[in-house]
Amino acid sequence: MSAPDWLSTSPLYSGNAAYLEQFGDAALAAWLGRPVSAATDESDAAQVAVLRLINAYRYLGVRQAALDPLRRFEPPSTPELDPAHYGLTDADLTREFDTGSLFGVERTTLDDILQRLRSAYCGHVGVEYMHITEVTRKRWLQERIESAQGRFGVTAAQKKRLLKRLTDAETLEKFLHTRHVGQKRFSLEGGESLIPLLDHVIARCARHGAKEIVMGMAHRGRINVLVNIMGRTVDSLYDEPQDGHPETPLSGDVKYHQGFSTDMGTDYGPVHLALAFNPSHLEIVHPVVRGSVRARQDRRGDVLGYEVVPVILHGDAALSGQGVVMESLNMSQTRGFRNGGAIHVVINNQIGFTTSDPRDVRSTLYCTDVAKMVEAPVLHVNGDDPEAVAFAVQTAVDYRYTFHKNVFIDLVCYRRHGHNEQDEPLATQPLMYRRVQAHPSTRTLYAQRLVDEGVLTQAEADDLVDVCRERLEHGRPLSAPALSDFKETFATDWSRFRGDAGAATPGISATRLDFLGERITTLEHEIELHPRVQKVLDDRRRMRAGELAVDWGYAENLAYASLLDVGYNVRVSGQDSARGTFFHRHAVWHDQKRERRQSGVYVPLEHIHARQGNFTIIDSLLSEEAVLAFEYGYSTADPDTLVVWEAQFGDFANGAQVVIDQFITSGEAKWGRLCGLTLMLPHGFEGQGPEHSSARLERFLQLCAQENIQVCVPTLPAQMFHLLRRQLLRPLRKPLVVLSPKSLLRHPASTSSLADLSDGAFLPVIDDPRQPREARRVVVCSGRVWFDLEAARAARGLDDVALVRIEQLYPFPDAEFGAVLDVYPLAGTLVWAQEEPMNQGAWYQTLHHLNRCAPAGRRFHYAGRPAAAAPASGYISRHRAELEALLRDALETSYEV
Ligand SMILES: Cc1ncc(C[n+]2csc(CCOP(=O)(O)OP(=O)(O)O)c2C)c(N)n1
Ligand SMILES: [Mg+2]
Repeated sequence: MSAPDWLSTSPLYSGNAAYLEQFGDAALAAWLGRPVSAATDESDAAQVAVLRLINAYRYLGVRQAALDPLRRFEPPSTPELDPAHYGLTDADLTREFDTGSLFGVERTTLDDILQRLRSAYCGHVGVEYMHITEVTRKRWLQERIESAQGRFGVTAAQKKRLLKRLTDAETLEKFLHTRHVGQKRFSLEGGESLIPLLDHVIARCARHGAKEIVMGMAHRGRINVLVNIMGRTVDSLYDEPQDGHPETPLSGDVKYHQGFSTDMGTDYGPVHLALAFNPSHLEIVHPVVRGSVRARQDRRGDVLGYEVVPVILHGDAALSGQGVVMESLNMSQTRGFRNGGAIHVVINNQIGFTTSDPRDVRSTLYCTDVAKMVEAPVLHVNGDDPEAVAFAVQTAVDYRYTFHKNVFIDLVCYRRHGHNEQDEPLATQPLMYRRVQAHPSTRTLYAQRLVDEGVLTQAEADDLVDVCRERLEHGRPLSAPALSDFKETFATDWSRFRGDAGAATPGISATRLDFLGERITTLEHEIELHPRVQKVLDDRRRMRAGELAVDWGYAENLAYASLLDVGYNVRVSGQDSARGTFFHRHAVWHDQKRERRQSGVYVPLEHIHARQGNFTIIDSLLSEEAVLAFEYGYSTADPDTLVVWEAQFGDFANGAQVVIDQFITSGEAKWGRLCGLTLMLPHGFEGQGPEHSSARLERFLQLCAQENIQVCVPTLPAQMFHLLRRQLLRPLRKPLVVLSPKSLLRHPASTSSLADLSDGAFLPVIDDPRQPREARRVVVCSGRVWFDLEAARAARGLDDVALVRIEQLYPFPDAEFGAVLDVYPLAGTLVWAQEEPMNQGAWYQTLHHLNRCAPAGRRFHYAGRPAAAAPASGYISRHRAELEALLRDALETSYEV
């Protein structure tokens, strides 16, 4: 028997019953797979039609769901939901049919089936889940939705609670409107159901065992969430001095970007709630929250995410517009970034600023369509029905806890005012806003509904408003009071990390270094390495024995080993980081005979000793923005992990510029948030053309102020070793930007000795190792160009030139640099040499530091490429000629003094 006509034209058809089984209807699949018999009779045809209809509701019922409180548009015509579409007639309505996989009833009339389908799929909750390929997940959702049939089983007490929270949400906005006139607050009005929604999310998560919830959200309704969910009082938000606290150097931030954390009591125990600080840039907080959650999960050993849950809020326009959403969802199930699923909530007020026309806003039907890429179910819900909202929450949270996957709640609502309170929405959305103006508030509607149901009296409903208003008038909190006696075992004390940047970093003994060397060059079980990797391992063994100079790969692995040894964790992520883009790191060894799933990999840094810290190295997905934001989030939640993000080439970091500008360089000044994240950005002008040369050092230096970050350009393996150790061992957490090497990784002169590791420390300035104290010229540079300069100097026999390296460009090492210049009293010519074009690199950003340290009457001259639009030339011959000119200018050209 072949498939019926309708199937062969269906987009779902692939010609076999197994496919159908997977896509939703076991009964239909069984029917198609049954033995060939005589031609199907009419009743068979009608039965199939009914099963098709049921399936159609599961796919398309959402199109007819009553989701928009404003009812601006008629639901689109959806012929697939009409029995006539399948040849069923009125006469069939009273006939009984098998319901196939429909939950709740096995056989009933078509009329009843239709009613069940409409109430399950076309009420105030519209569900999209048939894009999920895993049958178990789909059946789980079907059971929930089809058994409920739009009846949400809310008790009278729960109804009163919903009304109370709605009342809190609405009354707060009205209070702020009159109390703090003219101040932007990005009112939640129109979307007040968000407050009962979040209230319910927290309670439901706590019931499943959540101990921490980390939330990320934008401007809309943030003040309402801070007060009504996080327990801040209005006074604590608004009484901050207008010009900040004079005693702190922090620049501060506006109210609607403030983060906060608190411990809250629930019926199921205390929950720690954190709302992440947020910049204006929409959606970027999403991966930051994921990173913060992952750090907390790792700390608790919470592999499946039972104890720590991310709750991520979105605006409808931002969700479908910002690319970082896709990157963040793409990371959400990967090993290095997963959280056991996030609960996503969209405040879908059907507008973004002044843009609401679907022809402009997006190219997909729903703002949540990006969720389908990770097969997340989407529960669209009418914001004017708080009970439907509660049902959606319950389903979403239970789903997340059952399957450890992402889930979306699309809270369809509206925006009562303009984008902010000063904005005039009628200017651009006249028809929509006439409807809004005529539309009673969610609280008014729900109060009326409960009065009609006899759950409470009008007076009692009004009383809720008065009580709330009175609490506000007296500056009392509206949400559950924060717990004062709750001792969070997993809380982190960050005060330890506001110490002195000059604090000495503890060293490491030669014996310990040798032990660590032994651990990271020993295979505890038999694996067959690729000959090139075997050579790396053999070389590392010789480095340990002192037979070969220490290279970058060995030094870096030893640095990690030394931190793990004393209990710190190390987490390195970036594209192809486990091996290293340039084949130097080899932190993971692959067996040539076994698949990685069959323990065909060996990670030496996991085998230091039983009580070591955790080592994680991740070949990240091919994203910069979301991955860097994630690592920022991770490092702000865990000061005891060395978190390293590595760009494939340094210039790719500009795909994550928002993270660099909005979080890494300014987070401490805006929010007092410490962060010890390390960025490794391969940098160097090696003739590879414009796109692989520059990590845009100039931009990082331009962002430097108030000791916000460290910018370092190590030129020796030992320097990298000490830099990485210093990052955790100092009582300080500051982001570290390392311009890391490429060709230097294999440069014979760029090596160190074992003694450099055990005896040394990071040197912000490296004097010329020849110490030519009679030098007439001092050439100062940063990075790999030093090796070109040294080779050229030696070839030209220029013994009276000193070559000095600045290895830390920010904070600028005034004392160390000044001291080095002092030992060259005869040096009449001071030159800054760089391989980057003049408008790039360190020159303009460092000139004032150089000259400040120069002896009186002397100043630095520039030797390097002229200013250029592109970072480097694509022609190797031009690259070489430019380098020659640079070397000549640096070493020989005379400058006016
Ligand atoms: C990345 C980014 N681009 C532009 C803006 C400016 N902006 C602020 S709010 C907004 C509209 C957001 O619409 P939506 O996401 O639907 O949230 P709503 O304000 O409607 O709650 C825009 C464009 C921004 N904050 N961030
Ligand atoms: Mg919006």
